[in-house]
Order: sequence, then C-alpha cells, then structure tokens
Amino acid sequence: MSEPLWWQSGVVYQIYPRSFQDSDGDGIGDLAGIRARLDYLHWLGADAIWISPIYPSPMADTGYDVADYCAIDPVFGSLDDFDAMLARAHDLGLRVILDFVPNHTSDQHPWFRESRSSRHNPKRDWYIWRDPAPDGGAPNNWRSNFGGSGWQWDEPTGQYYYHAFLKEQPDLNWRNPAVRAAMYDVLRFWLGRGVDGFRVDVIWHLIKDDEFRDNPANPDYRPDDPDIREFLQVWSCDRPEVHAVIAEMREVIDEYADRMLIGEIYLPLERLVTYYGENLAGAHLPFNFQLIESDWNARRIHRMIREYEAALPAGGWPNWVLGNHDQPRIARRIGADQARVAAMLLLTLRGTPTLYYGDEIGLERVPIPPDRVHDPWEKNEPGLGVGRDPSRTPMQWEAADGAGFTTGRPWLPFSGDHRERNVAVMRQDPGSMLSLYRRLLDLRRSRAALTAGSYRTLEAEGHTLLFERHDGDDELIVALNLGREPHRLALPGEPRPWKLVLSTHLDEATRIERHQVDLRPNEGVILQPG
Ligand code: ISL
Repeated sequence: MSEPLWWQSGVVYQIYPRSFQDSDGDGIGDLAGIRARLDYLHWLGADAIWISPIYPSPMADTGYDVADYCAIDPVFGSLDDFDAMLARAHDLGLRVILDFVPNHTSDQHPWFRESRSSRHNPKRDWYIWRDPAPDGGAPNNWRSNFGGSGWQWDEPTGQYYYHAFLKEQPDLNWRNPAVRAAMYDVLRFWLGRGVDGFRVDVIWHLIKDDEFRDNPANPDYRPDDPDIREFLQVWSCDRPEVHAVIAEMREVIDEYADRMLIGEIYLPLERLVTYYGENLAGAHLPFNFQLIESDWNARRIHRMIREYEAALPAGGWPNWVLGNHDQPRIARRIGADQARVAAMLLLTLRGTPTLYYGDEIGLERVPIPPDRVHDPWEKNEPGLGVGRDPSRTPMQWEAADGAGFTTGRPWLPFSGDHRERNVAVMRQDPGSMLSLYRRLLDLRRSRAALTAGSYRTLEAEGHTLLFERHDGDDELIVALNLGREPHRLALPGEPRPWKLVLSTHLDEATRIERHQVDLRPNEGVILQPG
C-alpha cells in the first residue's frame, strides 16, 4: 500500500476530560490539565488524542448535552486554553480529535429554547415534535437509551418531543437542511482552529423513520435487561438516509487537508461496515467495538477478525477499540493478567487502535458509593449494572493524596490501590503494565509489519491464538495465551531460529525453539525469524 496516513499508522488515545488532570483544584479535569500532561502522552507514544465533550453544558449527561457547540465550558477552561492545548499538542506531533455530538443538544441550547417556545417558532422544526397518539399517549413505542419513553410531553405547546437519551437531550431533526447547515458550520469552526478530526457521537442515530413506525419487540429481552433492549431499534436509528448526511459531513471535513472522521456505531458487523459509505465517502473509521463485545476466547476472536477483514469494503481501513467511557474497563472484564495479553492483541492487530486513558495503568472498575453516583443512566435504572462512573474515575499520576490529579476532592473516587497504581510508580517499574504499553506502542511505530502489514491467522485453538503480520522483509509472529495454563505452540514453516521481540511478561525467559514456543500462563509474545 502507499504511505499510510496519520490516522492509519497512528494510535488514538481517548481522554475523558473530567478525569485526566485538574489544574485549578475543583476536583474536575480541565484543558490546562490536559496541556500539562501532553508530554506524558508523547512519552507513552500516542499519536492522537480524542477528547470527550468540553463544550458548555448543564452536564446532565456529563457534557454529551451541549448548550453551545462553539465554546468551552468554564469547568474545562476557555477557548484560549483550548488553543494553547492544541498548539502544544501539535508542537509535540500529537493530533487532536474532538467529540462532535450532533444527534441531540442540551434542552438549554438556545435552539431548543426557541423551538419549544411556540409551535410557530422558526426553530420548531429543528427538533422532532409530534402530536400525541389517539389515546393521548406517546406518539410511538420508541424508548430512551437511558430508560423510559423516548418522548417527553410539553404541556405549553401540546406536543411531544423525541429524545433518544435523556429528556434533557432533545434530538435534532437532521431532515431539516437548516439544521445540517448550522452543524456543518460548527465543524468548520473547529477545523479552522486546527482540529484534526472528530469522533461523531451516535452517528447511526441521526435520521429516524419518517413515518415514526413502532419498533418491533426484542424476542431476547429479559426483565432484568435495561429498558432500551425491550424493542429492536429498527425504525429509530440506522435508517438508509443517514448515509447521505454523513457524506455531507465528510465533504466538510475534506474541505480541509489531512482531517478525519470517526463514527461511533453500535451495530452488527454487516451494518457497521456500511458506515464507510459508498465509495468510502462516509466515516474514515466507523468505530469497531467487537473486542469490547466479544467473549475472551481464541476461536471467537479469530472468527471475529476473519469476518471483520472479509466484511471491510475495498480500501476501508480497519480499527479496534478495547475500552471507552461507556464500557466496563478491560481489566475488569478479563482480569489484570489477561489485560496485558489484550494490550498486545490490540496493538498488533491490523488497523488503527484506540486506547482508553487509564487502561495503560490497569485501572479496574472503581466502586462508587451511592451518594457519589453521577451517571444519569445509573440513577434512572439502578441496580442493573448499567452505571458508567466506575470506568470514568480520575487518572492516577502519583502516590500523593490527590493522586497528582487534583489538589481538591476528586469528582469521582480513586481506586483503592492508587498509591501503587499510578504513572510515577509504574514508570519506574520495567515490568509494569505501563511499561508494557509503552514498549508495544514503540514497537508498533517502528515496525512496518505492525503499522501497515498484512494479517494472517495461523492458529486459533482452545486458549491460543497465533497470527502473522507481514510487510516486505518485515515479518512478525504474535502468539497469545488467553488462558491460565501453560501452552506449547508449534511455530510455522520449516524449523528455523526465532528471536523474542517482546513478551507481555517483559522478561527474556520465554522458551523458544526452532519449531515451537512454550507460552507461560497469561503470556503473549511477539517473535521474529532470526
Ligand atoms: O446503545 C448502546 C449500545 O448498544 C449504548 O451504549 C449507547 O448507544 C451509547 O452509550 C452511546 O454513547 C454515546 O452517546 C451518549 C453518551 O451518553 C455516551 O457517553 C456517548 O458515548 C449520548 O450522547
């Protein structure tokens, strides 16, 4: 292939801004804090940062309820702070990707205030207003992702408005050309400031059925499932017309050189890949969450990789995500030991990897006392385990009281072991998870086989996964033990000498012979001929 572009060869690091670094002692992370920690990300070896929303917001959904798309919430700083952060990032060669939240605004956004003020207001049609059903109830059975009906009654104007998430997050009407034009100008505002790309929130939600048909019942729904699972989201999202909208967004991105578009999409594989768009005119990277959703099993992972590679459109670039601010932490899902193997998998697969802040120090699910719960989903549907706060706790930088994150009281608690589990301590330990991430990132950047090479599974049996990455003369074998027992693996081809490039154990003790390797429990290795 030709020289890979930055978002193809690079690694994206997601920052949840409330939790990365506080600079003013209010217990909440901010832009000056992010700027101060850019050297760390450079040291670690990230190529781009994606920052979750930093815009003015009542914070009903911690920033995913935007009240002004072209400004910065005071809790995070100012536009000047943003520009300074961006300039410093660019000085270090780090790209900056912003979170664009186009599906809904805050109910405090001036557009919605106008829209709600009267049925005749010019902005009425900027949102999705419907008359009641004949019985006076909600217009149809569409649910909110955070529980309950997706329709909110507005007494003064006698209609319902639709909200796929909180009632404080009314959905915009993307069928309205004026909405589209306004939102494209938002993109231009940030692109003009030098932003390198966007991660687009719930991009598959933008267009809803024009007849507002009821969603069908989900035959697999169980009573202890969250509300949203009761119906299949057939008519409320992933409508065919959405692709024309994304193509328009992409045209705006392409008005500027070297920018990129990521789409957040939770859909089955065959639907997901349609978001590359016809002739690749859609998202550059439709986020691939299969590693998050898959069982931790060699054959399943192999099948997932094979099916994904086969489903990609010609020229479509793959990507892999291991965690984000909506999902349980990887170390929680598969355990601390296997989280090291997962790091090796993520950073040796073909395609752009996205890391979630804190996973590099092995943060696990941090328990949140009931009186400190923030997540509105947890508050709406308590006890189901849907709460996202445990994956959003502050980054741990040092063994100090505020973990180097804050001089005040952190908005969410630290992990109980923060005095050992922090960047300062783990940087000094050549065997730590942090050291492993840094070694993997370094290797990925320096080896053509990893950044741009081909992928081929050699074996997927029981607890072991063996694959090859290959580019010209550069050949690497990745052997992963997804289990807790030792495993002997046959190496491919004629017996020949092999050299250990990296073990997840970060030592040299792996037993390698000309025709086989002995993997220790929970060990992954990268080998090269020679
Ligand atoms: O439907 C889901 C998975 O099948 C949900 O996980 C949901 O679609 C997803 O969480 C959407 O997330 C994004 O939009 C939300 C916001 O709360 C999340 O933080 C954001 O990542 C609303 O803006």
